[in-house]
Amino acid sequence: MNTRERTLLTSNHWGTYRVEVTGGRVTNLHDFEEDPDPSPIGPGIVDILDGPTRIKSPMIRKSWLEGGPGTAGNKRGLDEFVEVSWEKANKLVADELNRVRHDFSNKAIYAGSYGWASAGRFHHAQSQLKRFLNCIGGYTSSKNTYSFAAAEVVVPHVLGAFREHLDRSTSWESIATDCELFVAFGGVPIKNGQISQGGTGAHVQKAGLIAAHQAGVKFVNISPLRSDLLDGPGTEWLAPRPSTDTALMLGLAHTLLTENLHDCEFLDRYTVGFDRFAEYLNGGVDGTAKTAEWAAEICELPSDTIRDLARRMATSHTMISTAWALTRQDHGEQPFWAAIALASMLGQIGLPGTGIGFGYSAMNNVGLNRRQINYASFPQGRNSVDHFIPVARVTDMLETPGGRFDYNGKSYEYPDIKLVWWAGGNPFHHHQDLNRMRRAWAIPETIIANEWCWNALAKHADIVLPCTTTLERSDIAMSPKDPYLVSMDQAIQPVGNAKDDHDIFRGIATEMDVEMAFTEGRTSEDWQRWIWNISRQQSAKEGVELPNWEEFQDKGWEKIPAPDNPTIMMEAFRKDPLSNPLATPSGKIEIFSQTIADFSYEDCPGYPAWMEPLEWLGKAKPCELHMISNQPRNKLHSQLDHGLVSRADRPKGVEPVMMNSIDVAARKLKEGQIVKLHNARGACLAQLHMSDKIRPGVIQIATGAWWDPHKDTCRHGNPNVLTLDKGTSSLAQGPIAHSCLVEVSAA
Ligand SMILES: Nc1nc2c(c(=O)[nH]1)N[C@H]1C(S)=C(S)[C@@H](COP(=O)(O)OP(=O)(O)OC[C@H]3O[C@@H](n4cnc5c(=O)[nH]c(N)nc54)[C@H](O)[C@@H]3O)O[C@H]1N2
Ligand SMILES: Nc1nc2c(c(=O)[nH]1)N[C@H]1C(S)=C(S)[C@@H](COP(=O)(O)OP(=O)(O)OC[C@H]3O[C@@H](n4cnc5c(=O)[nH]c(N)nc54)[C@H](O)[C@@H]3O)O[C@H]1N2
Ligand SMILES: [Mo]
Repeated sequence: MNTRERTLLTSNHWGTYRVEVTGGRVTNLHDFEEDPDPSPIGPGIVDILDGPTRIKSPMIRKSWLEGGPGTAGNKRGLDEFVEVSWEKANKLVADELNRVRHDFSNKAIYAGSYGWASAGRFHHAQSQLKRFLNCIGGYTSSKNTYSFAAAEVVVPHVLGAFREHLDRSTSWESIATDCELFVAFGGVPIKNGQISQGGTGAHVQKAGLIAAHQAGVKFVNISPLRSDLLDGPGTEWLAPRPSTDTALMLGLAHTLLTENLHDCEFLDRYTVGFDRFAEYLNGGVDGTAKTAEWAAEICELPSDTIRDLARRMATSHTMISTAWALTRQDHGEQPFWAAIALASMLGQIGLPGTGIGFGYSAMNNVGLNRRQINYASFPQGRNSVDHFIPVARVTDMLETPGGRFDYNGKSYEYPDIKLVWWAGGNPFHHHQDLNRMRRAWAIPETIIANEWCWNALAKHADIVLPCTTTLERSDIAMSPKDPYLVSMDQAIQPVGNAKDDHDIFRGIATEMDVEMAFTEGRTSEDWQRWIWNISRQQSAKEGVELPNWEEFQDKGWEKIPAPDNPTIMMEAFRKDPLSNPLATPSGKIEIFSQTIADFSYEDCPGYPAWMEPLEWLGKAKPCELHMISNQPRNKLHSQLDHGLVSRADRPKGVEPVMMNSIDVAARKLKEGQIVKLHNARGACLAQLHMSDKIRPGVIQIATGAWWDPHKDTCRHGNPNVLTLDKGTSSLAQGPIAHSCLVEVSAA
């Protein structure tokens, strides 16, 4: 396949690699010479590209093929599959889409299709699916993410926007020179910095952290896990009970207030509603002052530690950093809002190296100093269906057609879904309470999945359309979140009869007479040139000259130069709040939001508040533990879980679970044994790993193990059989995977 004079390149969310191809097969992925800290995740794809887990032809579930749509939905995941030709698959899909459109209208098609798929500006599976469906009348969609849905809804009320601020996070360079104290709620785990959506050329998170350490920045890791921050001189570990960060922040805020350590000038000039928040802190709302002692009871940190931290924060140049994980818990809106209120009291927002940062814990691109270029993407077209759900309400929607839900100040109706289509996401990875989801999954008449491997999503579909991986097609890695633009070369021919998502939809579009609308007469390569050429114009507007398409292909990659100065979040607002107001009703930071208060939600008042989560250690029985199911270090979500890198960390075939030695002894368990994690929702197996680097009362198991159900137990260690499927609040309705109590016993 290599028609180029240079070594082939590939890119994915975890990094860029040089591809070694021998005899028409990919034999290895090598580190990209520009990357100082390459991720080991990449080569995990090599042994599974064409192995037994690969889907090589269109497959139809037997009962569905024989009985038609709606037949034996409860046999999804159990039935055999029958191989069919692409012609037959295209016809079946087109007929089924026409039936559903005709009998129930397009809103009966759910294609929220949440998920990360693969990097690549053109072969973005979700965009391909949505563009195709928009050519035939649209679909019920989803809003927001599993990553930080609560923040996506609450922060715009408070700061006028969320993602725009995220994209302008204060860079590591500025932290190294201007920060003294970095207070990290949820830490900054370097396992997560391997990832950047859309691809990354050079990993900088670890170097950023080390440089800050070396420059003398003191770090406070506030997390149930010690490993959430690099151990270094001056790093302190505070391990509160999970899901109690809001109480801790309120205790810190109360200390600042009562000791007169808050910055009144900043609060007057840049914020509104501090008086209402202060009233709540002082007990004026509910009769309870949010003192350090009050917070200490809830989060189980000593009150002196809380007071001392508040004083240090007030007398240092302080950055408050919040992990996105804090949003993925019951009332996940509150920790971000409380952190903004706390940072406002310190009065350092918009100054170099200090203030607030969202997600230094999460991705390589947070803190990476880069230009903001508005690259072109593959256009999705316009959706004529208005119906949507907050993304994590999928099971509720399938269970209760016609039911109602609250979201961001309005009430909406769940549509009656007949057909579900997923391309580029894995709901059996990302959703909570999987046993409940599986029951709801039996309800729709047809489920279609574009996948390349036989994971639980493919196994639980009726029509499986086999797609290629990035190594079997060409594309461009071009993310506004990363300075590297990389030619993603086609390294090998598609495996079996797999097609890329674009060709899959083109085939169905032809069958439905909308091919021209879908392709606009362009081939895949034409589209990639089109994306490149428009992006080139966009870059020129930012003063960056990109080479032409051929030159780019010849060289293979391009690096956009960094801006001259480090990025400082909200710098312009700080310098001149009247000329650069925030997009809030007041133009200022809304510590109290009248808009949210007017929604009259019991579970989300107009200021940041502590509300007990549905499940947390404060309500646990003695036998229960709080389960943290965080991001895996050896893969991205469920991707490449079946590959050699992930498998190497799972010698007994089940996911490791970390437990404190006190809890291990209390249960008379032993290091290395297989245990069962269980609660009323289900169970999963895991291999016990004893450690004192985790808070007693808490266990940690990474997400990502492929769901392998036997009755209600996952034999592989997928924690989402245990997690709670409920919205963060009526405001955002985000997922709450991290609020979860379980028991652990010998398997
Ligand atoms: N318990 C718990 N659950 C969680 C979380 C947690 O912290 N705890 N975190 C949540 C978060 S933050 C997220 S973002 C979600 C992630 O959830 P997902 O994004 O759904 O997870 P992935 O495993 O990345 O799913 C991507 C799927 O796309 C497929 N794919 C890859 N390339 C292609 C392609 O080119 N075409 C097509 N058609 N398919 C492709 C992969 O095989 C894979 O099945 O999980 C959430 N779930
Ligand atoms: N290697 C790898 N990296 C990834 C991903 C991956 O799958 N693999 N996924 C990417 C995606 S999609 C996302 S959204 C980001 C997510 O980024 P984050 O949400 O920051 O990542 P997590 O690892 O889930 O959580 C970070 C840490 O928060 C801590 N934590 C959990 N609950 C609490 C709590 O209540 N209080 C406090 N103080 N700490 C708590 C946990 O110990 C956890 O290790 O990661 C990205 N990075
Ligand atoms: Mo995420």
